[in-house]
Amino acid sequence: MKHIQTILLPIMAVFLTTACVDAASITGKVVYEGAVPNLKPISMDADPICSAKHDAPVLPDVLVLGEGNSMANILVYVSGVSGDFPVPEEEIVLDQEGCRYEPHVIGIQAGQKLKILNPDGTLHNIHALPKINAEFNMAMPKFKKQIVRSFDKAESVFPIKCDVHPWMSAWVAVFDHPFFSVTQKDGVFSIDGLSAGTYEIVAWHEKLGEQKFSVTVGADETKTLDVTFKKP
Ligand SMILES: [Cu+2]
Repeated sequence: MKHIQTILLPIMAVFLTTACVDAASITGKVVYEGAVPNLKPISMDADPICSAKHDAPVLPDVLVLGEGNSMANILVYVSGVSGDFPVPEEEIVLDQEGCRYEPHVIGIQAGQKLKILNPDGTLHNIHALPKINAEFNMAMPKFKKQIVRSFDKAESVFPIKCDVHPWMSAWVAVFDHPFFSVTQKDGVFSIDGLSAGTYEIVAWHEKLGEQKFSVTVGADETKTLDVTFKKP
């Protein structure tokens, strides 16, 4: 019994120390301020298979607002962190269903798998346009239901487009750490597992640009950062 304790106690001590050091979080909500523009619905008439997938008008993803004008599709991340972080086993799924990319904004770790789906029964041609990573340009005919790709290096946001359907657009950022979050319609983001310190936080929107904030968190502390994007 004593022997087991000698082994277990140091292991537990290491575990507890790690848990305390890396338990800080930065969370918040992103809100849009100003007159909400009337977005023109997307015309998918060029491909009848696409238009047949929708009963209601499809609005562009450039400005997706929730209750109280909370904003979706905002990428919030910590800039300038370095370290050795494991690549998640979990794949990120990019679906092309209904000739739209879902999600519209993706944060992914370098080396993490991106599974790209085509359930549409039509041709998509997914074209990623990074500058640091290798570009890829893949035809996905209707029988090609999925492909898997990954990006080797960290890179700031770049576009993905479909060469068949010009309205299809997505954005990808590649990180060499796990400290990023993309908002859903509720505008909420959460960056967890940080150690105590002062961080530069960047909030990015495809049209309204980026905003930077400096946030200091103590070990185990959760700080709130509320972000507002204004119509220029
Ligand atoms: Cu397409």
